[in-house]
Amino acid sequence: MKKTLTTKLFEQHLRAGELKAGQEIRLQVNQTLTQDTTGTMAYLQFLAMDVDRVKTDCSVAYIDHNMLQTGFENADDHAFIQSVAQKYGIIFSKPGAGICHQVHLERFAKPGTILLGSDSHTPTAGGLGAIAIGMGGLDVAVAMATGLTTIVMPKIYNVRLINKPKSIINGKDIILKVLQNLSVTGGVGFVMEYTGDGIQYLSVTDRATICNMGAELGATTSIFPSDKNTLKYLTQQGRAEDYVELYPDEDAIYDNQMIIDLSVLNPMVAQPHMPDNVVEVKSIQGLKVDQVAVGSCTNSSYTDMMKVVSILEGKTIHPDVSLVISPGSANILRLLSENGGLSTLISAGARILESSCGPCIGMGQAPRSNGISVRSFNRNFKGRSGTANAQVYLVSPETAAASALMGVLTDPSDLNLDFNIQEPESFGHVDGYFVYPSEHPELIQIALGPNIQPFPKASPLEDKFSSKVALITHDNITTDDIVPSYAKLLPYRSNIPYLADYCFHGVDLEFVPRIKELGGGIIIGGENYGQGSSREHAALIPLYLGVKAVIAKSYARIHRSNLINVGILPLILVDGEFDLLDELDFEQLLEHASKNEEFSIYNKTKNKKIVVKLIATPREREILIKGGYLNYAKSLS
Ligand code: MIC
Ligand code: SF4
Repeated sequence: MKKTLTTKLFEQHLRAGELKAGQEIRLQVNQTLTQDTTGTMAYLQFLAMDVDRVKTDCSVAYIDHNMLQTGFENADDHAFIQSVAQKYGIIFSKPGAGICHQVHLERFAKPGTILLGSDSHTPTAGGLGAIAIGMGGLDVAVAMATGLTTIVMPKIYNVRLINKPKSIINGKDIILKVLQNLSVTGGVGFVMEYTGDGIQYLSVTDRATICNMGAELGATTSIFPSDKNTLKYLTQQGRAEDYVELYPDEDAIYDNQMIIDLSVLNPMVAQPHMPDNVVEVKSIQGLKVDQVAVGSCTNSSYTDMMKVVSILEGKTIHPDVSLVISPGSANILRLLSENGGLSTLISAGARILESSCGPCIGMGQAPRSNGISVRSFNRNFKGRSGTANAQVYLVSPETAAASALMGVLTDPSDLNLDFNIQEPESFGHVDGYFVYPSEHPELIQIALGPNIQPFPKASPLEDKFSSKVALITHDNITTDDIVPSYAKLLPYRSNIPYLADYCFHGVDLEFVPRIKELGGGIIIGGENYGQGSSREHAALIPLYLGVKAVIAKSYARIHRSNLINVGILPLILVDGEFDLLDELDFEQLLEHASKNEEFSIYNKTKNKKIVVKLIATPREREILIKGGYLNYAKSLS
């Protein structure tokens, strides 16, 4: 049978199971990455697994999110991660080296390998033909400890890109088009595999931008073939030896297909407050802009930065706009400083930030009240910027730079630009930010600062319990809604009790006092519950607050796994109604949790049945019954 690229790579890495969509498969993992806000928890869990050294070919611990050090907390977490890295065989990428996905693409990602990362945008590496999957910290810890992972075999969605795009089109416009077509749930259960004659016009970094925002489709991952453009990129990065040619078979059979004609594509924009609220820039241009931000793991490559430089060359930005720029890696910043690009940006009036996530995760640069912020980022969820009433628009760096110049949202095609970006033959390296594993691991002490608190432990599933509805939410609840993340809160990612007080803060301020008073409760969600980030805090904090089950219409992939890993039942609502504080009786759960059948719970307050089901693999059912992954793993040993 003709094979897709995804199938070929899964076959090479398959250690158990069958490659049939919906079935559980065990895969060999070659590489892992963590970042600091999910890393502390991942490494605490890794330590609990008691192994001597990681079992992967290459594991890297990045520090890129928690970069403001307004107190000891972030610095303590960095020191903890560095000590674990040096002791257990992990490369430590210091603060300043750059954003995990960009640095990983430049230095470590390899075509044909499997990479797992404790960050939802790990699929960025699909741009050079790797299978790169975002997961919760615990799943990444397991992969580091065993060199293996277990996933549900996804279906494969073919996005065929045809014809040549106009030179103003960025990978960002292409993925925004896909999001417009498919919505934030359209990729759930799929790997997005890109093919077509149009891909020859896309550089690895444009492809990486597209794969990066596959996370916003809810996809398991996204992947491009590895071809001459991949070889060019790896050669520029001084790693030509990592190149392997990878293609799907011609006429490979896919589960679904979409065709996008790149030649008719125009610059696109995602309007507040969802990445799929996409229209052409032209249709809303003229909107007055307060802030423009260029950077993030989506659009911070050398070429993206140089396009901004070329648009701003010899000009100054609009007086009412604050332009902030974060190059994706220290190496890109170095190249810009050497080729004069940095000087152009400064002369134009840009604020140059560290190479880090920065404003993308609300680490500074929160917009003014009711401000309009135009960003080259990937998420525009309400409140994520740090300003609850700000309006965030997601665009390409080209549209961002044009808008900074004009002071209003501007279609860059109107500026008649003629880009002539000369990429260096060799990008060179900055090595000063990497710390390699110690040759004397026995001498390394794990640095545990006071900010690092133990994580809550789950207990085995009870056969019977009653609990009240503590919150009723809507469709597309994000992990940013569940555990807000901005400069004031991010330093507490290793302190669940502290962070718990902010759970659902932007959705319902009364939730935390209510659930604390109730001593626990049930959360009711809509479609796509838990979309967005991989943060397992969005499961650990509800566990800490006494949530035993979530009942929703559907779940985002990573969050659903995180709930299972901490022993919270992710139930699917089939039929039933609830009001806040209704009392729900759960009975015969041990039996129900072990079968793939609908079952009833009883709404005591309304004297009515509610029909739910648990869609899970046999292994996931075991995990839930044993009370989360760590208890399950103990039961096997
Ligand atoms: C994000 O973009 O939301 C983050 C911050 O990178 C998260 C990880 C986290 O919450 O720490 C992600 O995308 O997984
Ligand atoms: Fe960092 Fe933003 Fe990328 Fe998340 S989406 S990894 S916060 S740059």
